[in-house]
Amino acid sequence: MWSEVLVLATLTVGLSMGGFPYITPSTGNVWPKPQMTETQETYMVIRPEKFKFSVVGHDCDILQEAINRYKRTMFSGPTSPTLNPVWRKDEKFNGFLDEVSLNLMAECEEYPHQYMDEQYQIKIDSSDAPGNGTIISQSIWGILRGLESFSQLLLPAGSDFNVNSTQVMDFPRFAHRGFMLDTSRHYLPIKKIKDHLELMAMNKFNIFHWHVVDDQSFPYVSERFPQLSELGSFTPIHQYSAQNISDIVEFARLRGIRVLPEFDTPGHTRSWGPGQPELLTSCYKDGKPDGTYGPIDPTLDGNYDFLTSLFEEITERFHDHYVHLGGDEVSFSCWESNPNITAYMEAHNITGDYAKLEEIYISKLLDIIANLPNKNGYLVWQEVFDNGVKIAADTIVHVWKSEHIPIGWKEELEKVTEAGYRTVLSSCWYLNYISYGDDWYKYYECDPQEFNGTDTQKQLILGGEACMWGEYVDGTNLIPRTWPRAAVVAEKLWSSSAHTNDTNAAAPRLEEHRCRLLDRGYQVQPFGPSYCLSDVD
Ligand code: CP6
Repeated sequence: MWSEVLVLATLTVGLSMGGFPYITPSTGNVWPKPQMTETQETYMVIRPEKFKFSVVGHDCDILQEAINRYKRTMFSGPTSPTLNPVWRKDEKFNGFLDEVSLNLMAECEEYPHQYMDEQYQIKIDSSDAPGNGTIISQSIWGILRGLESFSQLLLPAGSDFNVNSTQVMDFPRFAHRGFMLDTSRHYLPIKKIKDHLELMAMNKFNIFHWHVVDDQSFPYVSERFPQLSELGSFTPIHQYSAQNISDIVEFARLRGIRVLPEFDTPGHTRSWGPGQPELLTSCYKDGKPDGTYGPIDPTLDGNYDFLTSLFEEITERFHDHYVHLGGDEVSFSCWESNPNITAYMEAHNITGDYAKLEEIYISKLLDIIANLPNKNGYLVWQEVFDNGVKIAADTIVHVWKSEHIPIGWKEELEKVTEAGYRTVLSSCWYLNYISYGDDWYKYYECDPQEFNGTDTQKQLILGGEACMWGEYVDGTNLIPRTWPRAAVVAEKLWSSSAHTNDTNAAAPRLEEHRCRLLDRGYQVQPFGPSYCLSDVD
């Protein structure tokens, strides 16, 4: 009996406060932290077998699917009869919460988009509606975010759950909260991509930036150019069919996540070569082709016809208004070696100016994208801007380089926004780098609006993206290596800067959140010495 009380005291107060070197998880906190939360010292009890969500506003498939999903997640975690929350002793029991109404005040939108409204409110047993529970939003996307937050307010209590009388008013700090995965260096199984998307939704990320193809493999199956994956994928089973793609786009849509495809050109395209002869530049040595290939050959008109057709297909398939065009790390040495390229440059009076040649390529590509049937927008990696390529005013520049290459990300953001471009930051959040120790502090200490600039410049920061490049990541380690580290980035992008400037305050909530993701069945690694209820079998 006394040992149980001690265990419970440990759970709530935390031995770490007394100096033990581990962080004790908090309870009932929402991650990422909402803009405004008010919690009373009273609570209600949820009985899983009695509980239901009722739809009192607009309804649609996204809402119905979410209701089913959240009923499952809310009630599926480990329960521990020996760890009933006796700390509730001092709190007042305010009855049973058998129903939470979902009040969607406007019609559902079909697809998530750049201007989607994600604001919501939760009221559990509020003074103006005692005994009631409601999630209210102007938009289906807000209802989804609200359901996620609500599910995190539940505390296991034997076979039931407790929830404090709570009001939440919440909306994101940034509209662009992305995560980039690379499926070229290793193939990622569909099931793992879906697990990743589910975890993204649990952390209120709203963009899956899919770096589908690169030098090493071309897993994307094109209907118009099937040879690309036939000759460019690792094997015929390491591919994403049209069916796989629409499956993933649908899975993401139901969770309010946009799928932003990246087809990186003109560099990083080695795997494109075998399936599309003439596309890549032949590199020369001693006056003849040496059998190796460089970036896309920007001098051939046929290559632009190919790109027009390919991107037309891509933008239809992935459905988002935006596409990521890459443009990073273009090496000039192969272009320099090729006599046809040299002749073209002479004819265009740009002899020796390879950045100019890149600019010709990029401008043509941007024109192609802007003239597609649904007039798509685009992102490019920072080099396109750095190399002085003239880019359209509505281009979104993706900043990824870290310190001093050739300048730090703060200076880069300063320059990009000074030139009037909208921008997205990844430099601080390269999760593919791993090391011994507490790496999450540095992710948490990075603020995308902390650079020298005017308010107008700061407004051009759309948000950021965490990146997981795939050289050392496949289906075996994607989830544990990515999560819960990515949750740290999620809070930086969702919550107000005032709530995210203190790693000590975040630590117990982060531990709680890690346990939550583990309890929900995902293999998420620990941040440091810690424990979770689901450790025990
Ligand atoms: N592939 C592509 C990569 C990287 C980039 N583009 C990359 C560069 C540096 C690091 C990790 C990844 N592997 N296409 C840069 C945007 Cl540390």
